[in-house]
Amino acid sequence: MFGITVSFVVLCLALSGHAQPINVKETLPHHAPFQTATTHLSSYLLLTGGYSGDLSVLSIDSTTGNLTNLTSTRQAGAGPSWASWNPSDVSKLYVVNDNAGANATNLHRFTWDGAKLRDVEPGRSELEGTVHTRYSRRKSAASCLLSAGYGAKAVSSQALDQQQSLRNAKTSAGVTYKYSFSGKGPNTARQDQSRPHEIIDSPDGKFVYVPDLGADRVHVFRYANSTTSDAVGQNGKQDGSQCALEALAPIKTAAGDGPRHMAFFTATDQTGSRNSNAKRGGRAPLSLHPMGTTAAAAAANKTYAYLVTELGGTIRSFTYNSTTGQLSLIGLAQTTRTGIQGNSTELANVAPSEPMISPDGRFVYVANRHLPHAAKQSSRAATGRGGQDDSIALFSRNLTTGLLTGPLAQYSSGGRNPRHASLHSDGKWIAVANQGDDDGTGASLAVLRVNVTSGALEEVQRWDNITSPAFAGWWGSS
Ligand SMILES: *[C@@H]1O[C@H](CO)[C@@H](O)[C@H](O)[C@H]1NC(C)=O
Ligand SMILES: *[C@@H]1O[C@H](CO)[C@@H](O)[C@H](O)[C@H]1NC(C)=O
Ligand SMILES: *[C@@H]1O[C@H](CO)[C@@H](O)[C@H](O)[C@H]1NC(C)=O
Ligand SMILES: *[C@@H]1O[C@H](CO)[C@@H](O)[C@H](O)[C@H]1NC(C)=O
Ligand SMILES: *[C@@H]1O[C@H](CO)[C@@H](O)[C@H](O)[C@H]1NC(C)=O
Ligand SMILES: *[C@@H]1O[C@H](CO)[C@@H](O)[C@H](O)[C@H]1NC(C)=O
Ligand SMILES: *[C@@H]1O[C@H](CO)[C@@H](O)[C@H](O)[C@H]1NC(C)=O
Ligand SMILES: *[C@@H]1O[C@H](CO)[C@@H](O)[C@H](O)[C@H]1NC(C)=O
Ligand SMILES: *[C@@H]1O[C@H](CO)[C@@H](O)[C@H](O)[C@H]1NC(C)=O
Ligand SMILES: CC(=O)N[C@H]1CO[C@H](CO)[C@@H](O)[C@@H]1O
Repeated sequence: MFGITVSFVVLCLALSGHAQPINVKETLPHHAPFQTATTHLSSYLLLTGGYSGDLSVLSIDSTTGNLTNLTSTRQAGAGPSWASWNPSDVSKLYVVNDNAGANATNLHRFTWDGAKLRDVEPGRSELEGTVHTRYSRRKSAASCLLSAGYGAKAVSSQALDQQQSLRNAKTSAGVTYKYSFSGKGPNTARQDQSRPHEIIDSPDGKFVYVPDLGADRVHVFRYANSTTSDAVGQNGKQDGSQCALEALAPIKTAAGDGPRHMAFFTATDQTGSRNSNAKRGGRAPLSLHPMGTTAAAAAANKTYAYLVTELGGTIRSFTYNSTTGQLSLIGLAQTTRTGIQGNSTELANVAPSEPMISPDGRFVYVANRHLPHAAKQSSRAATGRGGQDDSIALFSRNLTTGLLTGPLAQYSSGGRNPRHASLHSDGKWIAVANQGDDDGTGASLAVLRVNVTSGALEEVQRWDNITSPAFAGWWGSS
């Protein structure tokens, strides 16, 4: 009933009759060194996009939380709903257009010169409904761009060249590996087919995970060539096969659960905790709340994963095995205490969207989109939205065991239908993209200040002059 089909989409055969990708020369001007959150203490950057077609860069005053709109582009297409960047050069930005079909331009590579976004390369994921993309954290010479196709029942992995180019749409010279899924779930409206909602790799870059909302599982992959990777990519030689994936046993959730998004957390030892994301951003590990020696020793270097299931309204906690890539379930909680408009029998129907972990590892947050009753049976698009109870739920996290307690509290998300939210790696700010109701009301971009002692949230900015935002990511921070 469930299976994975692998296919290669090799787009460079015309060149010389074999599938070795060519090294496309680009003549990009040299940019001034990128000034990011990692070097600006007073101004962090926030990227936001959504179904208005606007992709905007904002700065935040890291003392007041005040946002400033720096620049905006409409070059990413009608639905720039997710972005990812090269963690070692965050000026290279990859943005999906989830409104575009499989054969259309649905990925764009932008560069940033400190003032403007420049669309340097329209590209393709080869997937219908590309909702997510991820610049691989793999620690090897090969750079891979991973994408998930909600409509395509498939994910893809694309080899980037040394210029970080997608090399496909414009040059007809890329390699895309595509992995298709079968399977469905009991919720006929939402689980008619496999619905890959995200593709994300482990912090050590060894394994790749695909929460599949339609098929009630998380697909697990490893890189097919992970042990031989380091020699490849040198001397200008590119080998697309470095981005090939190999399927391992999936992780199953309960039937009807609808896995959507997940986040990893790695604890450090004596110096306190860190979010592995924070480390990638280049900052020193935070030590806001150093763990006791015993707790530190027990938890050091252990990685945990937290998975949000949209249809079941749960957050599932897992330990991560860095040898096998397997995730072992250690805990499970509903993401709301209050249900829909205070109806505690409606705990499942809160459509949680995004998990976030504080850099010190003490708190986990989940964005809840409280859909009305009817939404349980029919698609989001076909229903109105409840809206009143949209929240960011707070859980405490045990530093030793990784287990969650909560929700301890639910804070307003600052609008309706928070499709995405992100926690800055400084631990102090959550940005929320409130997509709004179907009639457009309740859309906002909100900034919530985090009390790093208690975990409590307080709204400090709400921009409601914005249409259908779907993504609000702290650029370079995750
Ligand atoms: C945000 O900054 C603008 C421009 O500097 C200023 O006019 C406004 O009062 C500030 N708002 C807050 C909430 O600090
Ligand atoms: C930023 O300003 C531009 C116009 O200059 C606008 O198109 C865009 O929607 C704004 N972004 C936000 C998040 O307000
Ligand atoms: C995309 O292109 C392929 C190959 O040309 C074709 O088989 C398929 O029907 C196209 N899909 C759409 C949605 O146009
Ligand atoms: C954690 O990893 C660091 C860096 O690899 C290492 O120095 C340290 O000994 C490890 N700690 C434990 C408890 O394994
Ligand atoms: C990881 O899985 C392997 C194989 O099942 C097992 O031998 C090993 O003990 C596991 N590691 C941890 C840390 O659980
Ligand atoms: C609460 O939810 C249950 C389950 O969906 C429903 O049967 C009941 O009518 C709801 N109660 C109210 C007051 O809406
Ligand atoms: C974390 O879990 C451990 C093991 O169950 C327990 O001993 C400890 O008290 C917990 N810590 C907190 C702060 O609850
Ligand atoms: C943060 O929470 C702590 C503990 O509840 C409280 O004592 C402190 O006043 C709060 N800080 C702010 C700025 O609200
Ligand atoms: C939206 O509102 C914010 C906050 O009032 C303001 O700074 C910004 O310029 C507005 N954007 C547009 C496009 O009007
Ligand atoms: C599955 C896969 O892509 N394997 C590749 C691993 O690397 C060698 C050498 O580059 C290739 O020949 C294989 O095809």
